Amino acid sequence: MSTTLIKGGTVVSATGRVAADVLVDGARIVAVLEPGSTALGHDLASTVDAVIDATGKYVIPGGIDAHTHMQLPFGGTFASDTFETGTAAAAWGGTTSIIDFAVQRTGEKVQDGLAHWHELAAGNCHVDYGFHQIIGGVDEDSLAALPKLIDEGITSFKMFMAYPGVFYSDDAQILKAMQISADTGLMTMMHAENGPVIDVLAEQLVKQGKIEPYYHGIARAWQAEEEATHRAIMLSHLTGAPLYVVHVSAKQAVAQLATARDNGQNVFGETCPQYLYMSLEEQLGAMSDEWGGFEGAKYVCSTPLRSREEGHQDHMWQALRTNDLQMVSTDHCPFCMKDQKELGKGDFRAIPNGIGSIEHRMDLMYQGVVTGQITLERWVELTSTTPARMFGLYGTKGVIQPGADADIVVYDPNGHTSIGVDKTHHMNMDHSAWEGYEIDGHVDVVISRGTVLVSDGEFHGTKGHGSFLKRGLSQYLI
Ligand code: DUC
Ligand code: ZN
Ligand code: ZN
Repeated sequence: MSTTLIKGGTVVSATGRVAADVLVDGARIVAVLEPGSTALGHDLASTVDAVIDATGKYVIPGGIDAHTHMQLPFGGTFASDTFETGTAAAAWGGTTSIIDFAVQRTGEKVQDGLAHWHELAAGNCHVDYGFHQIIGGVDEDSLAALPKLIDEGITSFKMFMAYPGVFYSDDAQILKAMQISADTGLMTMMHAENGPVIDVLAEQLVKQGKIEPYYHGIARAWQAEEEATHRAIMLSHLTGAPLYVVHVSAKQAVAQLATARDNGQNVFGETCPQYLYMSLEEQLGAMSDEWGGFEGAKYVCSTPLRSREEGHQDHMWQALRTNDLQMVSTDHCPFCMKDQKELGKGDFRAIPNGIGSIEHRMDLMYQGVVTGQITLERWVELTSTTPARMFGLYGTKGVIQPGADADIVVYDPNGHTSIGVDKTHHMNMDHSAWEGYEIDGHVDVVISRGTVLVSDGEFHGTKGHGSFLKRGLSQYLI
């Protein structure tokens, strides 16, 4: 076992910041000490195997991205990051744990879908990984499988109120699954958009010749998100199921969550960096471009980007400050332009939905600290501590304290990061929706369970280092 001292930095947690040295022994943090402390009987810096100088830098718990889709089958293709490429990109960006979505579809057994996801990930990951379970076909068999997931370390499952004919669940199916969620403590995760309504609007737009990517956002109107969010909240109220709404982008959906939380419900929401920074107007602007009007396909994701004129982005930042929203995940679901997004050149409905952001979440959220949108502590809370608590990992992950895994990022507030395909990008994509974004900070050192994955601008990780995370029940419920 080797020992490492991370020395001279400012340790930031969800509740404060302190000048401290962090002692790592093997895979674990064993002490957080006053700078230069000799309490352990000697000058540690001269006796440990390695010293990392964090002077002038922040020392934070490794990021936890609780919403990723490696190799997701979608729209006749697959998300372009494998577990190997996606977790390497995660590590580059200071994310040391991911929770991906295992997929079960109508007619498939939950156990088979889960086993397949284990096969895809095992031995391939650079950082630790857990799974949520997508239930794309709610029936007697999949309902019976739900409680058994807990022993497998999978304590959350996701249903879709969108995508009829693919992943969609109707209200009766949702009700039945939520009853099990209430009985067992499994977290219900919800893609809350009214899919049948969206599909009619999308068809009408296409019939009018409105086929460009921009119309994806018009079809997926905020009313469809607000309505589905409200319905999910009511079903959660009726059943008592804890509810976590994924990728919230409409301010009206946030208002529904806030009301439910004020009423004492166990209802939570995440947003994603794209809903904080990007807008429908940008997607409209991309209609006149080098891709012949198709560049907006880069921004096609669901829920969609929202209008800046209507103020959704500002409202998402505000909701992060007021805890109306509790977390920021990426919904990392990358597709290349060539051969993938291009599938929808004549019809926006055929564009695979998703944006790749796993590498940039920590930086993009730190930029929110720089611009005064959130505090340093809230940055850590939104990106690491709350994800750990929400999904049953806290204590091992999400915090710098004795006994926790040594998942640590040294972040340089005086550094700089330019985002772009030829710059910081390691995701398996031929473009970046984040091209040209500049960050006033830099991920310097990334440590996963005591192993340095990134330092001095170099990658030292090996695939297979990442282990499966058996998660407990949520530690965030009221
Ligand atoms: N949204 C996306 O953008 N991609 C994958 C699935 C989803 O719900
Ligand atoms: Zn979704
Ligand atoms: Zn998703």
